[in-house]
Amino acid sequence: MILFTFLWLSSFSLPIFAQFLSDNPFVSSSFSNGPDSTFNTSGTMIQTGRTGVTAMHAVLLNENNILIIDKAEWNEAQLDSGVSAYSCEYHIDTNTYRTLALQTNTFCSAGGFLGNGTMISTGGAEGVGKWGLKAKKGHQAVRHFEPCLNNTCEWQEYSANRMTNDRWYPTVEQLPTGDLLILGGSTVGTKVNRDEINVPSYEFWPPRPSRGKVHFPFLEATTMPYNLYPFVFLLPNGHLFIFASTKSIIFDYENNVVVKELPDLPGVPRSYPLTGGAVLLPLDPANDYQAEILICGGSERMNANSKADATCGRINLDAPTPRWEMDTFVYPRLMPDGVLLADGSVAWVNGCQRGWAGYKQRNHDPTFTPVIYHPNHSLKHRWQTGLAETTIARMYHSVALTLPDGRVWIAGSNNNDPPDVNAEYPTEFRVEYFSPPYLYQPSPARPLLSHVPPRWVYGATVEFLVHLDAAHDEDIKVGLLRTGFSTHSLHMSQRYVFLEHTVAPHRQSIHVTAPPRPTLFPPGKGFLYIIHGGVPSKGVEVDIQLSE
Ligand SMILES: *[C@@H]1O[C@H](CO)[C@@H](O)[C@H](O)[C@H]1NC(C)=O
Ligand SMILES: *[C@@H]1O[C@H](CO)[C@@H](O)[C@H](O)[C@H]1NC(C)=O
Ligand SMILES: *[C@@H]1O[C@H](CO)[C@@H](O)[C@H](O)[C@H]1NC(C)=O
Ligand SMILES: *[C@@H]1O[C@H](CO)[C@@H](O)[C@H](O)[C@H]1NC(C)=O
Ligand SMILES: [Cu+2]
Repeated sequence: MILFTFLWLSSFSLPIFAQFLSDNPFVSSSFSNGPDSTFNTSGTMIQTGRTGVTAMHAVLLNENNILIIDKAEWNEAQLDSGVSAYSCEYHIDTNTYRTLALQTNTFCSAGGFLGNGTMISTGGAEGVGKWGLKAKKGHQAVRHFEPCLNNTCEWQEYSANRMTNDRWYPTVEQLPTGDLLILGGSTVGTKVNRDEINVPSYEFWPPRPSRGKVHFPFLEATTMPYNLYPFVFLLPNGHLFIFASTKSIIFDYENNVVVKELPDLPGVPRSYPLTGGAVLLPLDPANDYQAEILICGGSERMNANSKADATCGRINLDAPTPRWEMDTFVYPRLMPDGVLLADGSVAWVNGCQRGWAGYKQRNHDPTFTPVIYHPNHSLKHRWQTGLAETTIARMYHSVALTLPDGRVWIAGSNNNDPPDVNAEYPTEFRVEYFSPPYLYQPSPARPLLSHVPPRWVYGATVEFLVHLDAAHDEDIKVGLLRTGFSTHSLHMSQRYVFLEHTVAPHRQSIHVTAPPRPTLFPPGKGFLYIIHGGVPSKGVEVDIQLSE
């Protein structure tokens, strides 16, 4: 690869570079609102487009498409047969959708990508025979979706593909081997877990035949009933961080051993149905990839009038004695969505201030204001406020995803069963885009990248073209983002890793080293950003693999 790029650069000529500049939509500048813009501190929140189906789950498939998955229920979007659709492919460039057919009920399911790029959806709930729908039971289902850019891809469901157990509200995490871990859940689409329906086990997809279903006592009495959709993150040392209720462990899933029990997170239980949110903070070679987890929000108790929690806890798992450092969450918020932005900061959107997660008006008082968390600032200086608000309540069954262009796509909200577009908090089909302040900086100009090799091997150094604003001090970072599978305030497999890099003296090219190992970023695709003076480039899709 290195040899190849050097050969390529030696044949590189200025006219080609000029051509690349004039083709790029961001050459003129992303700063389109004049020098008096206040958007440089607030960003913008713009509503456009409709999701067709309620966005209970969403996952970014590639540079232009988002896969939206609801459960089998009435929706605005209909299939050609006149029956309600419950999945769509949303096109970011045109704000339109294409309906997709499914056979099994995806109610409160999970998902992730295999290392080869296939999206896998796991689990769901009871069959449905209303609204003309004939959805089959989905509790054990494993569904495939191969992303495409040409409007032809469809769901593939094979009756032979089944998990060993029914799983409603399971969590999926991508593993360094390119397969998936599927953890927990219950056997009934219900509101509160209990012993008779609990599924305290994990399994792998594709199945690891020698393992089958592995018993996992952490999801029994100690975390009941706050143990559905546990928070799971793959750590740089190959172990998993697993959190439910207020408890967490570091777990060696290869050997089925609890490596460490962590202290309880102070405050309310943070998992469903009290529902806070969790983020693995960006991994950074500057501190040898120390793993830090941030968990925010939740609710006091399972009551429609209970108060949302306004605290966050952060823990450094590589500290000699890990402990939770408490911080404010600025606003009380349950059911928040924490998304890693293009620059490695964390935007928190969606959620509300009263109630608990579930249907039937259990949640109230939407939190309309985003906040941005800057992980590398000192405590008390991490929260950025004064951001552009929404007017749309985004509560139970809402989602958010950072986009390749650095905006955040926000959709969903449905606490009505069956759907009701006239309720106090209606079943919501409108899409919004939150553009963070980093997209409105007059200086430096947004960096540009070109000729980025599409396929990278772990630890290899690649070289490609950059265009950097000359009139600005050097403060250049390179980051790689995987946005993950968004549902119920979880962002399964979401992660961000900063990459080592060297800008060439002539400032027209950059050497970037791929993540050194798959425990930092499991095989598959991500979006690569160059960040100059806090301003991110447009992301470019790269595929990181174990070999060429
Ligand atoms: C935002 O823009 C205004 C007007 O140009 C400027 O006065 C202010 O310093 C800018 N703020 C930031 C944070 O860049
Ligand atoms: C990825 O791997 C899975 C499991 O082995 C397989 O079913 C699927 O077809 C593969 N996808 C591609 C694009 O090769
Ligand atoms: C659409 O793209 C996929 C790969 O993304 C390809 O396999 C398929 O043949 C394409 N179909 C058409 C009709 O171009
Ligand atoms: C975070 O701060 C440390 C210490 O100042 C610095 O070495 C590191 O480069 C910073 N990381 C990022 C991504 O800004
Ligand atoms: Cu749900």
